[in-house]
Amino acid sequence: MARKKIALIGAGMIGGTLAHLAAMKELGDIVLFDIAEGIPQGKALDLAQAGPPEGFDAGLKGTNDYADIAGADVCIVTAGVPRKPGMSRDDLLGINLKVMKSVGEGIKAHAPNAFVICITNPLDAMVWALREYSGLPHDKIVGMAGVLDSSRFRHFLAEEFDVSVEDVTAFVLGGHGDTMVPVVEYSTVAGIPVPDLIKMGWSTQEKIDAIVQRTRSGGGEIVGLLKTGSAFYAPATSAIVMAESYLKDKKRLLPCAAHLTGQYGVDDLYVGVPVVIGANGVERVVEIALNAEAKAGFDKSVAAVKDLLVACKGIDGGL
Ligand code: TXD
Repeated sequence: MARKKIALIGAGMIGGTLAHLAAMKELGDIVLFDIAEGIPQGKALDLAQAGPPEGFDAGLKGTNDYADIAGADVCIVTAGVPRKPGMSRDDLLGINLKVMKSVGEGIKAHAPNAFVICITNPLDAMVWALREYSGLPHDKIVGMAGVLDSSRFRHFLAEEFDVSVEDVTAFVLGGHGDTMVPVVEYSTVAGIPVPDLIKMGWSTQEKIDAIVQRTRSGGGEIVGLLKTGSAFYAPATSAIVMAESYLKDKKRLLPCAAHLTGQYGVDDLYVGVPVVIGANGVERVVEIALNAEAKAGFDKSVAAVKDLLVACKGIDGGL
C-alpha cells in the first residue's frame, strides 16, 4: 500500500509539531508548506534527521511551492498571522482572510480530493472562508477547536477528580473562544456524569463552574504564560486525532467546527458540534438534546460566529 500524503500549510509552531507527530505515528509522507523561505525546508530536514534515532519511516519535504502538495490525502492549515498588540480583530480577520484565499486556491488547484482541517484563527470564520475559496465539498473541510477545548476540559476534570485522563470524557460545543459551551451533563468519568460525581462528593458545583470558566479561557491562559505565541502541542495533537480518524476510517465521534444545514437550528454556518469522521470525511453530524442553559449558550456562540462572518463579508465583498 502506497504511503498517504499529508500536507501541512503553515510551518510555524503548530505546523512543525504536526509534522513531528505525523512522522512519529507514520501517518504518511509529509510536505511542509510556508511562504517563509527556509523555514519549512529547515524544519523538514531537522525532522527527517529525527527518523533514524526514533526509527520512523516518513518522507519529509519543506517547500514554498504549492505544486508540492499535489495529491495530498490530508491538508492541515495553520497558515496565518497571530494578533499583535494594537491590532483589531478586523485587522486580523482581513489579513487571515487573504491567507485563506491563497491557501484555498492552492488546495483547489493541487489537492482537491484532500480532507482539510483548518486551525487558523478566528477559527469558525476561517474554516468557512477556506471552504468558500477552495470550493471543496462541505463534508471534506472541518475546523479544529472542539477536540482541543474538550481536551483542556478533560485535563482539568481529571486533575480535580484525581483520575486518569483516559477515563474522562468531556463535551464542548459552539464556536472556539470565550463563547464555547462546555456541557457538564455529557461529561463523564468512565460513564458517570459530572453532576452525579458532584452528588457523590467528588467535587462541588463551585469548583466545576471554575473549571468550565478556566476551559473557556484556556487559550488565553497559555498566551499569558508564553507571551510570544499561543499553544501548539495540544492544538497539533488534537488535529492529528482528526486526521487519523479520516486516514484510518476510525469513525471517531469528535467535536469539530462542521457545516450545519439545519441541525441545531443553524443553517449554512460552521460551528462546533459532535461529528463522526471517517473515510468519507464528515460522515454524520450528531444532534444531541441540549438543556435550556446549554442551548442558550450555544445560541450565543452561534451569534458570535455570525458576527464574524458579517465582518468577513464586509472585508471581502466577493465572499
Ligand atoms: O484551536 C485552535 N483552532 C487554535 C488556533 C489553537 C491555537 C492556535 N490557533 C491558531 O493557529 C493561531 O491563532 C494561528 O492563527 C494558527 C497557527 O498558530 P501557530 O502558533 O502555528 O502560528 P505561527 O507559528 O505564527 O505559524 C503560522 C505560519 C508562519 O510560519 C507563517 O510564515 C505562515 O503561517 N504563513 C503562511 N503560510 C502559507 N501561506 C501564507 N499566506 C502564510 N501567511 C503566513
